[in-house]
Amino acid sequence: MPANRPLRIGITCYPSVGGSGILASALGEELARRGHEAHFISYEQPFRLSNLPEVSFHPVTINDYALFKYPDYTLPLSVKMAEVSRAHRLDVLHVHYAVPHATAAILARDMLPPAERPSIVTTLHGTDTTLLGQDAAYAPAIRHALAQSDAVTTVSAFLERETRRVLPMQRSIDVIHNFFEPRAPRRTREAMRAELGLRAGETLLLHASNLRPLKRIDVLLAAVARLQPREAFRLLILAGDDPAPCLAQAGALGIADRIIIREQVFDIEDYLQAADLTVYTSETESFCLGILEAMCFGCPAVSTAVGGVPEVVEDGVTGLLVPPGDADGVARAIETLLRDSARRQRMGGAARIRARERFSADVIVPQYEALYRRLAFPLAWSP
Ligand code: GMT
Repeated sequence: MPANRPLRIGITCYPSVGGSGILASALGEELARRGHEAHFISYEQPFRLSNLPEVSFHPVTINDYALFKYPDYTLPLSVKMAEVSRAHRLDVLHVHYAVPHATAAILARDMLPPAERPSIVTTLHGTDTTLLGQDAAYAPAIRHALAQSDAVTTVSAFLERETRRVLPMQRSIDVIHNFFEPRAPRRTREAMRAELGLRAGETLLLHASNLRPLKRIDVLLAAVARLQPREAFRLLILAGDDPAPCLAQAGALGIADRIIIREQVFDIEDYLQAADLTVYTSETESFCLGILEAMCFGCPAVSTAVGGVPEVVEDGVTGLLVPPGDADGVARAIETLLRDSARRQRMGGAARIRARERFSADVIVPQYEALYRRLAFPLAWSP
């Protein structure tokens, strides 16, 4: 079998709004554009997955048996993984987020005859290490699944170090950073700013996330409440979860009129191009795909210097980093860039170049292809 033939890759991820599912969907699409087959296996079609001929979706059906207090997903997922692997002769099963995907993949592989077993690649995205990896009820299962995977990757060097600290292990881990390849916006920047109700001269701050507690929206809003002059900006929050608590907090801080919320946004590029500056106040972040998405549209970042963020944002060049929890520091950094639009634009230009040079599909996807080929054709790769 020629070692350069197109590959058949199974991909499992969480389909809902979240960085790991977004990255997995983009990877599947990019693999398809490069002539490979991508087979998504999950309980729903990932929300940002486009309909391309080389991309197929295989739903996992979960029956709700009265005898189970907690419905089980891992077993039906592993059965579907084995079924798809066999039917489509998958070379690789690439699972994003270890829990429970890596465990299900190991089980699926064990269920198949040796000649039909795909190689298993597990990509760690963040809380599968930083949160669940520290939970005694999960850690041994995660460590086992990582040990049994044919390759393990992390989305930042920080996450590799953190994984080794939290789940001590000998095995190799490849760091493959996240990428973002923007689609062409469908509406103009001017049309978007008009739709958002921005007045001339207002700077648009952008935050896009699932608003989970670790995103520290309380710090974000506390920082925004300190910004002067208050007529100079609006904060657009692209919410991947219920924004009600955030709106209540904004009301209590007296800044409800400064906040614009949009929920379940699919056409993210339209909003990204309307923004001037992106702001993140997370207490931990393995990479922060949201920052990269904004960088692609020339937006510098103000962010807390946590986890893998310093690998994405070059402090003082493509954005400003401040210590976690420091609402005052975040406010001062934003004000610096609100007042000095020339510096903001310079940083935005540098951010766009950094995104293209380090985190574009053309830079990152070949790293995954090389990894898949190394596993699928070990003889062609032996020294
Ligand atoms: O680990 C998580 O919290 C979930 C995950 C997700 O699905 O959104 O987020 C992580 O993966 C993203 C994509 O690789 C990264 O950009 C995020 O930084 C990371 N989140 C955390 O580390 C908290």
